[in-house]
Amino acid sequence: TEFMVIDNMPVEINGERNILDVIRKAGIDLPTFCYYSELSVYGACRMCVVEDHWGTIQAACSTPPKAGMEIHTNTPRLRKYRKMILELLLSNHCRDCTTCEKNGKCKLQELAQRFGIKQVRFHNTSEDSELDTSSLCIVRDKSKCILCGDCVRMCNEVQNVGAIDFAFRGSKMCVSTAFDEPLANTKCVGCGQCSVVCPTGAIVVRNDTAKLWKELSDKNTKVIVQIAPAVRVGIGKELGFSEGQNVMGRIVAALRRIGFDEVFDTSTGADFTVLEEAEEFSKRLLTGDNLPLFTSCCPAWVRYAELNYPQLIKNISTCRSPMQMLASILKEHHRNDEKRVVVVAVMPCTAKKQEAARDEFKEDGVPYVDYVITTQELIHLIKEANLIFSEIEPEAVDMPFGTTSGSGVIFGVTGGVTEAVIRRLSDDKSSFALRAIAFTGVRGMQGVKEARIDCNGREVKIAIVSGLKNADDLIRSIQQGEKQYDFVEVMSCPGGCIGGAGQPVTNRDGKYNRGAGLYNADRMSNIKRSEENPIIKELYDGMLKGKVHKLLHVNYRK
Ligand code: HC0
Ligand code: SF4
Repeated sequence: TEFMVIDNMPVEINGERNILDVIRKAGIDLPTFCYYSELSVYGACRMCVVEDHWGTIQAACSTPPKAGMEIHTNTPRLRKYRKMILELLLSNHCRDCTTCEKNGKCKLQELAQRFGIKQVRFHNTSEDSELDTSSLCIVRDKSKCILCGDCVRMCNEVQNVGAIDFAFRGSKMCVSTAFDEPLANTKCVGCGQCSVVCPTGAIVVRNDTAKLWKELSDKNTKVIVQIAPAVRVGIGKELGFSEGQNVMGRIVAALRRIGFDEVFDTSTGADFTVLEEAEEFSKRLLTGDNLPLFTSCCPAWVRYAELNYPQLIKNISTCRSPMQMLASILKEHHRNDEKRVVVVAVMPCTAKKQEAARDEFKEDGVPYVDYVITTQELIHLIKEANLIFSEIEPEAVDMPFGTTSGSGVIFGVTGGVTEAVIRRLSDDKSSFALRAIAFTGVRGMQGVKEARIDCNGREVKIAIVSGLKNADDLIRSIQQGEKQYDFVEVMSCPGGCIGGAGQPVTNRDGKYNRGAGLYNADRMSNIKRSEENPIIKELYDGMLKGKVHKLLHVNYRK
């Protein structure tokens, strides 16, 4: 084993890319704005500077570890240097912290506090800039940008979109879209991952809660809400529970206290998706047409395909996403209500805001899903309602659409949709077979997974990808004939919906815990397979008769 010395302590080197990772392993939270282990090293912010035993100052993120190296992380020179960087950043930054969407979660704010910045010695040169509110998913404020480039690298390297990049040089340098067009006119797919890595309020998720409060206080409106699978394991950490803990019952209770009239689980919609998608897939396997079948539930992926691979639209499942299926069912059920009915969806996702606004998901101009709020916005609602979340007693969702299956719940983690569909397709309905499916390769946090199963006497080849760069690489290898698949699950966010940009920000371990929380919910659920959910049969025999296509499918018009 090789060692280096950090602040007079020996620390083992174990394949780390740079000394920053070694230092963090030693329990020292060296500050950075621009370092993320999943992105390339940019080395721009200089906050992670360290001193070696000759007194040379270097950035820890871009220095590879060497055996015997002696590093100091907290000398008077380094402290002075860090304060100087922070003051320079603050001197060129809008400082309306109390009214900033990022208040309390801003890295610049946190580090200014950590390093005791009480005054900024430089003249404030920040200029107001117009907000870019053109996207339905995120809002950009250039005056809060610190040029760390995290968003640019995320959009390019992980999502392969490249909607934003650095423009100009020197003091005019900024992050911009091509020709400074509004974001809505670019190839942005609304995944929101740029906002996940943005350390300040320069890119934030659009907040739609104000409109919702209005609806909630309107006596003539019935407000119905559905909760996505990933929300239940993503919300707890900020409200007094551990990361990944399933707090669905408390969310349901909180939503009722806030004033929602009926509360449902998007997993119920997911059960319908499983049935429809499994049937569609079986048909395509028979005819051989439009294979591989790509899943359709991730709206950022659908948008990505429309913009970059229009020829693949016919391969994408015609199934509406679970959110849309459940919303269509709910609106149909309440068709003749006296009151106006609005459907709200609580999602881990920013792109769902855009999906809800698509013309394909409107009837006579009225959307099936009227409002989408993210997990983070739900946290705002709960706090604004002055609820003490940890003291709320859990409650169950409403009937008659209140039954779900474990299959519908695991949708929220990468591989979950596939596993649920395999459960449906598998001829062997024993509990042994059900458990064995978990070991076919569908589970795990890797960005690319493969599985093979037998279905109707033939081998079915499956790929599961999360992160759009991974999806793009896979599509290219299919097009070049290097790979061949029958079924491809795509989720835009690394790890699937649990890592959605609408969730509180977490790290790799956090995503793992959230995934484990969903698998645990499946284990605890007494209905495992979607087709065993009683509401499914009831609705196919009832409301959905002759309306399956109208209510559960979609033809993307592009
Ligand atoms: Fe997902 Fe979904 S699983 S996309 O990640 O399919 O957003 O959680 O709600 O619609 O169910 C998000 C999560 C959903 C949908 C479901 C799917
Ligand atoms: Fe890029 Fe996604 Fe941000 Fe759009 S939302 S700019 S696609 S990272």
